[in-house]
Amino acid sequence: MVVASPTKLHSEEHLAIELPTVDLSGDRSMVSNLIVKACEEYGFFKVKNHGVPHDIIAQMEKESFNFFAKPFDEKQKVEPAKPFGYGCKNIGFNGDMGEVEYLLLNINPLSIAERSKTISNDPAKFRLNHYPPMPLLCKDEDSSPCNQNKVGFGEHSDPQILTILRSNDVGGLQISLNDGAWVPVTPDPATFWVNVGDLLQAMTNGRFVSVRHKALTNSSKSRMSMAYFAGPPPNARITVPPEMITPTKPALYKPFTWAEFKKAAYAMRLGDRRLGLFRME
Ligand code: GA4
Repeated sequence: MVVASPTKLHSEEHLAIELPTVDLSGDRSMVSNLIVKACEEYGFFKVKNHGVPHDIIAQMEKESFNFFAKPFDEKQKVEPAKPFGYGCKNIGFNGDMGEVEYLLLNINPLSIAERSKTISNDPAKFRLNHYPPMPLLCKDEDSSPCNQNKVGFGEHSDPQILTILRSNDVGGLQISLNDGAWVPVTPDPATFWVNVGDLLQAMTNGRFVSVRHKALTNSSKSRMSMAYFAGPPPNARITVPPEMITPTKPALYKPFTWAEFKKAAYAMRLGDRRLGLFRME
């Protein structure tokens, strides 16, 4: 893993840093150590040599572009994304909007359970996000010129345990560091990104960080991302292993179930800090 020292980009206030990369073909104990360190420092890392064949990924990307290239009326014939289907601009149920269209798909958990030997009766979520190009030179509503990338998917953390994300070669994803600075993530279509979700932060008593992230649109190219959200069964109780609770690190969160957490998440806005609801007084 290489973590380079931060360097300033000339036109933006963002820092460009090299994020942790984990080579899954490496020695297992080294791989676990790298993952733990990355989850503590950033809640985010890149995975290479993940074993998913390139042609399968390329085919998925092609089919996704084919779908989003259809006329709007055609796309709307698909069920609305409530809970699974096609959505455009509207995210969640509380008025959040972004320059994104998407498909929220339901993955048969048994197909994953067969491989992982775990049983879950909760539909696992898979998301295809398409960010159409948005020219930079535009007029705001008050007709002052603006020269900024638009928000495709606003700032948020993922509620689940972890997310596996892959995008095409168009940038736009940014992650938030502990100090609140936004860091652009350089696209790398051959790799997957993994990020810690809210549940994993709770399960590790705050040791792993549920990284806040957002996606901006590109001025001239379409960005396509695919994300798999790994969550537990609805009645799973989210607790911390007792050895992670010590006098110096008392329990941060009350125990809760995934169903309770999901209900809270959907009642809130995209950017809200949901874990705050479950913090110990
Ligand atoms: C963020 C991660 C996933 O994209 C998602 C999103 C979900 C949605 O788009 O319906 C949520 C959002 C996500 C977090 C809070 C709630 C739920 C929109 C929203 C305002 C599919 C998920 O599981 O949580």
